[in-house]
Amino acid sequence: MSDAPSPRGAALRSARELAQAISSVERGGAGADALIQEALAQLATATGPAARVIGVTGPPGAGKSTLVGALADRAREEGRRVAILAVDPSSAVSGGALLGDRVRVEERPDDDGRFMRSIATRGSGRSLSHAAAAASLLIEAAGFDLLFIETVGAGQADLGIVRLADLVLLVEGPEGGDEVQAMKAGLLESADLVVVNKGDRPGADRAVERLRSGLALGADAPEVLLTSATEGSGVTELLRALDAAALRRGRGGRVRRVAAHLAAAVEARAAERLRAAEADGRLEALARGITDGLRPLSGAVDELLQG
Ligand SMILES: Nc1nc2c(ncn2[C@@H]2O[C@H](COP(=O)(O)OP(=O)(O)OP(=O)(O)O)[C@@H](O)[C@H]2O)c(=O)[nH]1
Ligand SMILES: [Mg+2]
Repeated sequence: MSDAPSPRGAALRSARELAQAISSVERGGAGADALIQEALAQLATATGPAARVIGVTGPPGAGKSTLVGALADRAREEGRRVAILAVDPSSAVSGGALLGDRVRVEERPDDDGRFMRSIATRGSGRSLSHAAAAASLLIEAAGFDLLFIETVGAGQADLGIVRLADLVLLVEGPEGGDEVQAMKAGLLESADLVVVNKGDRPGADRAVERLRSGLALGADAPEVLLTSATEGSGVTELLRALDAAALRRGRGGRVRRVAAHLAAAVEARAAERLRAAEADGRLEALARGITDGLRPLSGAVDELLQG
């Protein structure tokens, strides 16, 4: 398979270099910031379209990884350069990379148009959405056209991905729409497209109907499609629908990713300053001053943020 030379892609030539750069942003620190700056400088002068970033979320076991693998295969057949980033919130707690067994896509070392990686922060203090935003910029600078970011459908990491992605795809199983899990997490509202996967299983058609009628209440309701990732049905249609949705309501492309990174960097800086103030007693001293009525709260906040 031969690809036309990409207008992006000079800074990180090989998958190995890209993987090392992503490891560096997982760890954080000055080296990571320099890599991101380099990627940004390169992107600022790049010609051609920005990468398309699709966040993929949904309940555990719905078939997200299998479906993303199938979508990636299809996009690859069209000559697009495809990357997959699996965001692993569990390892923040367990210290291990559970996604190792979760990722169900074969690595293809002979294909430089395909890149796959799971990221975790392993207690580096850097938030997952910070690492994901940085990694997405590195992947874009390495010349990939399409990036899928998979998260397990629960909690903070997903909200970070929503902030980062151009489009959010919610993957449900055949029981989808019964449980309010996705709705509770606010995922259904943030989805641009919903897919009921495991269409080869009984009940999948009814899940589509349930979701469609549930979503019809809202204005601008996302489309609901049906796939079987293992049998390959509906995958081409889903890729087409994602492309169409990105054109219709893509949310700002690269600027969005830079904004997500910037927001995460500010959060990280503020958290760092707060930790330092806690450690050296300034937090307590300020709190004492406020308690005694000697200083206003807002002034103390400014002082802490300035470090
Ligand atoms: N019958 C059927 N099984 C599927 C389909 N897609 C995925 N599976 C199976 O469902 C199981 C879970 O698939 P994954 O792709 O790992 O699901 P996931 O949503 O990524 O799971 P987590 O990352 O653990 O949340 C695997 O055993 C898959 O083979 C499908 O379309 N039909
Ligand atoms: Mg998975």
